[in-house]
Amino acid sequence: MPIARPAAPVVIDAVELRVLHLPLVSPFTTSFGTETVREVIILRVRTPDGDGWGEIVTQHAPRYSSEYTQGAWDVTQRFLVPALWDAASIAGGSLAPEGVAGALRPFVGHRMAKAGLELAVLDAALRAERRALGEYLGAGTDRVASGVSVGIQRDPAALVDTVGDYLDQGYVRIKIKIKPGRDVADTAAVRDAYGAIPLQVDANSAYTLSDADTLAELDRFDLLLIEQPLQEDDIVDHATLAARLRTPVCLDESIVSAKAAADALALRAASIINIKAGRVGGYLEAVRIHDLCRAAGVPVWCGGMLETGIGRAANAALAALPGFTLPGDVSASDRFYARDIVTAPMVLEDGYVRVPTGPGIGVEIDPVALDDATVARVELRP
Ligand code: OSB
Ligand code: MG
Repeated sequence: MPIARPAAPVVIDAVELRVLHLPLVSPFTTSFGTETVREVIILRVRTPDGDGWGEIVTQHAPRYSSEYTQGAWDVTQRFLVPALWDAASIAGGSLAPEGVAGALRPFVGHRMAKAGLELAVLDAALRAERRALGEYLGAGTDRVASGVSVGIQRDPAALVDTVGDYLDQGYVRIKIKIKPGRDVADTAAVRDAYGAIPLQVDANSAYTLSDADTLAELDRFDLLLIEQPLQEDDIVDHATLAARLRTPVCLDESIVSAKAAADALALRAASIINIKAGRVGGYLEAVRIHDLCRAAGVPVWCGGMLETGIGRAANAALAALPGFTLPGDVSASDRFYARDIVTAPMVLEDGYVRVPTGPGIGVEIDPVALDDATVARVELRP
């Protein structure tokens, strides 16, 4: 459902941006590359009533999508934050979180940057009202089923070991990354080792329609879904592929807005949708995609971008909406980080993570951990 009760406007005194480098507990390999350090932007919106926090989930290089950290760093300072100053000044000095997307709309793309800024304003506004983000977005539960995204390993045997560790920890769904040459054998190895576990694969756009025969071989593994087999703008080819596969096709990279989601469903390019607030320009747009999928009877699940405790808390709130009927990539903080930047990193409890109930995103920042991870910092004022 649309946001039931909007948040009160806030006065923004300043916006602080930081680039963080957070070491990963193990390298994370996808079809588009390997990461060993998470480079991410953290935003702090300063208001007379306190701070709000947001996260821009870009990665170092534009490989998952066209956005990347230095691009987001530039566009946020050069265009997005000044547009917020203008919007607030036109509105008499304050800005409601629901007005952020409209203020930023003149700028094309850069959805992750916009999403991070909107989250920081939303967090500030909700903290001031002592309302939880989950309640604001329409969460229907206090905990969400936790799946884990497993990167491509050295070989199928190593993958089986890694997956076994996550199953031992209690993750209720396994997603393995695939790419050409590392697909059927990897999936078979996990199925053979662990039987009928909830299992899905993510190709991160690594295939073309000419690979349809290989992808059809995955049908025999009874996967929950195959995520984003083809390129971001291959909507028609995804529809053609979906008609050939028994495995449900789920879109990630292609779904950049509620409009893109509606179009993909109309064309039958996907029967399941991965929702990431960063990819779609914010948590409010994410709720709109949830709402339209729910109305259409299309299952959705919450994707992840190796978030810090800030984005992870917000993702848990989003994943608690009633249409999120499949487990999300909302894993415990220690799946990626030895040291998070929040005081109470997200933990796995019987295969679930808790939806924070404190004001705003519901987590507190660890200022020392934040400073230790910071490699660049700037503060902007009107
Ligand atoms: O495709 O879902 C993806 C991480 C970075 C970029 C893209 C993706 C991912 C993941 C990790 O799969 C999900 C997570 O944060 O747990
Ligand atoms: Mg994906």
